[in-house]
Amino acid sequence: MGGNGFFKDPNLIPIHEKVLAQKRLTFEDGLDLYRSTDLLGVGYLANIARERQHGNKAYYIINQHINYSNVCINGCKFCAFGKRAGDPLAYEMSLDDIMAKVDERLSEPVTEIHIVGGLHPNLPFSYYLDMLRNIKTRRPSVHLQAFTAVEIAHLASIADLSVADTLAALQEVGLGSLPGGGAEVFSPRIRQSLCAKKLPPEGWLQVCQTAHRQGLRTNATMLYGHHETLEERVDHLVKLRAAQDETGGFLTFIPLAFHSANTELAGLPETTGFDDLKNLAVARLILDNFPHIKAFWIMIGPKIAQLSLAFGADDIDGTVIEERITHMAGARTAQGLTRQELHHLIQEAGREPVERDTLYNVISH
Ligand code: V47
Repeated sequence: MGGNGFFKDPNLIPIHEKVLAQKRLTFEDGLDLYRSTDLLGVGYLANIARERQHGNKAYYIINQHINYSNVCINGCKFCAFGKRAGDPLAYEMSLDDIMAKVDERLSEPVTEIHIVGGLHPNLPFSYYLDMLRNIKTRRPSVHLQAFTAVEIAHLASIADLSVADTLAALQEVGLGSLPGGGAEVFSPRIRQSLCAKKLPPEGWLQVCQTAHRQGLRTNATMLYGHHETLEERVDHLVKLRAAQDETGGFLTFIPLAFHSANTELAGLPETTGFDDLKNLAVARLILDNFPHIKAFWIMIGPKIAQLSLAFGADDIDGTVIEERITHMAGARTAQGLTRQELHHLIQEAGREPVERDTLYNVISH
């Protein structure tokens, strides 16, 4: 297997040679991979890179998501979660509500709390500082992966601080790393039509790179399956790769499958299993300087996430338990998976389950 006769698509043959020689792939290679209908060929290539980096290991985490508020001033057309203040579906959790969520799972071995919300117009900076400080007091060993780069830029403007000082203040009270949301697709065309008010790509990258320079790791995402072209996807990946060459602080890339229900783009078809696997595989091949590629099972379903372990992904996220952003946009996946269910998925795929913490230190095999 894997000889040149293996590839149905001859365009994959020169890419195979580069992957074997560990040569960086070009923008054109990225396009050839995306355009190829030889999914097994693309997956085979991604698996070479994946196994070179991670062998047979497949990572998961015991985590908890807390979405403290969905009130948002941005109004992105692809988002069903964000609501204007005063909307009947808008909510904001008090600090006590948040602590009650933390307390619900105190008896479980949660190692990470993932905290994301909208851009709230009125909550003071002290709310965010108190949130992290209080959670760390209650659960000192937990890693707080909180606030996307977009939220960080918003908090900086609320606090009237530089991004570096905002991050430093949050680090002081327990911020451990940033999740990868808010990157969407870097294309100016898409930003203009879907999220014109959002922090632009340069700003998103600058916040991440500032965080990296302060010793914080961050994740990165790409929202796919709406109106973006294949060129725009490759451009997004190549820009992330260039940023990573500079600061090296990105930890994990997560392609996010667009869900259209209850959004202004309602009616767009769901992403397909083929495209979900393709995005993970192409990301693994283009992002040669990213340590990890995550298949977020909440968005693509546990079955595709399981298959992705042979198509470039080395991580299937975690237990989660309560997720709002994708479920408000029509996701039909469960709210959570148990450790046993995650193990079963990974083992049936012939991989070795490894429980990790946020920074990929091994908790248990
Ligand atoms: O930034 C919004 C996306 C993101 C929709 O870092 C949507 O490990 C699909 O970034 N359909 C937030 N996606 C979630 C996120 C994330 C999730 C899991 C793990 C990590 C990580 C990060 O969700 C937003 C936006 O890009 N999003 N609306 C939607 N309708």
